[in-house]
Amino acid sequence: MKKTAVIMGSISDLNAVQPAVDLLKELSIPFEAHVYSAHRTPQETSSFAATAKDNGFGVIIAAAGKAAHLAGAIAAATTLPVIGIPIKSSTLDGLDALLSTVQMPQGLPVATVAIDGSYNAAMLAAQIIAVEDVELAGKLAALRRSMSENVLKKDAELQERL
Ligand code: RP5
Repeated sequence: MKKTAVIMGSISDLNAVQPAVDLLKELSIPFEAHVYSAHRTPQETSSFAATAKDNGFGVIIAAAGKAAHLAGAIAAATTLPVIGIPIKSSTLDGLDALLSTVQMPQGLPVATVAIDGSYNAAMLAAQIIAVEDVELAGKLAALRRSMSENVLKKDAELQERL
């Protein structure tokens, strides 16, 4: 199975990124997590992205706050799919990071999830990897069934309460 990379712009992003790591572990998806900053370590960021495909990665998740250029800088250096997580780490409550991450120029997409939406970033990464992995696709289908069952259970409880 291809690996997933989880890159965060600062160790201070780790709490917000943790749900992504937890879901990758739950799904037994091999991953590496690193702290690389588009602004503070631009060479390391670019070098990781440029070699990621040859190093066995299938998708890269990039989380950053404030003027969040990390996902875009990574997308510039690889043709692997890049998923951006805008992190709420400033007085602008993550809106700055959301716009910086989502507003990529034509030809260099970053699939951007919600502010602090790291669980969905891992879910999207899993769906990308699952295109070529039947067992993982089965796990994702089971997760969907479990979500549906939970909603229907809540509906049944609501009917009893009313
Ligand atoms: C961004 O600036 C990081 O992704 C983080 O969200 C924010 C603050 O970083 P630190 O100053 O805590 O390292 O680049």
